[in-house]
Amino acid sequence: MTRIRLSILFAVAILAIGLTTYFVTARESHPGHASNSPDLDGPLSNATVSFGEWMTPVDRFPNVSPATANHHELIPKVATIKAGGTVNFIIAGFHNINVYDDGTQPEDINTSLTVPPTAQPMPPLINDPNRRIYRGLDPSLQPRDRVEVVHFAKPGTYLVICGVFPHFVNDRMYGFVRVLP
Ligand SMILES: [Cu+2]
Repeated sequence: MTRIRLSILFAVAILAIGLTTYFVTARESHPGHASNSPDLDGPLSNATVSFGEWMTPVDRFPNVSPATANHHELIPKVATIKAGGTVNFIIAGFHNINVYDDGTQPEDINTSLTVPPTAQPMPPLINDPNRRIYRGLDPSLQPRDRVEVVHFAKPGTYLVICGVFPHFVNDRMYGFVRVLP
């Protein structure tokens, strides 16, 4: 009886040590997850950008996402937040978010660099890595309505484009995130 009890105690102790090691290691191996921003509050702590919009009238029931009924624009065109804040990109339609570093202009994007979406047939996606700080999910693998939340640590003016080739090149689907100090 005592021997069984000792065995159980031993097993619990081993488990506790293992779990402690796991949590300590997990915390140490992921630096920077905490934002360390004490005053991230108020109206400029985040902004919402509609990244593509469904036209009206349209009937999407029960599960239809007609490409011909989708606006290709960012609303608002310029979103303003403060440093350390976030932008909630609400994506409606077939779109791919690409964020470029402070000062990049639409003319700076090399549209000859593209990558095919994973699921075909779909238009190519612009893939210019120069000064790109965020590239979103491959839309060919995603539902047509979703959200991507992007953090902006430093002040600046960040270009945000839709990587879907005809959306950027033909429809000029882009906007900016203005990040205040
Ligand atoms: Cu698009």
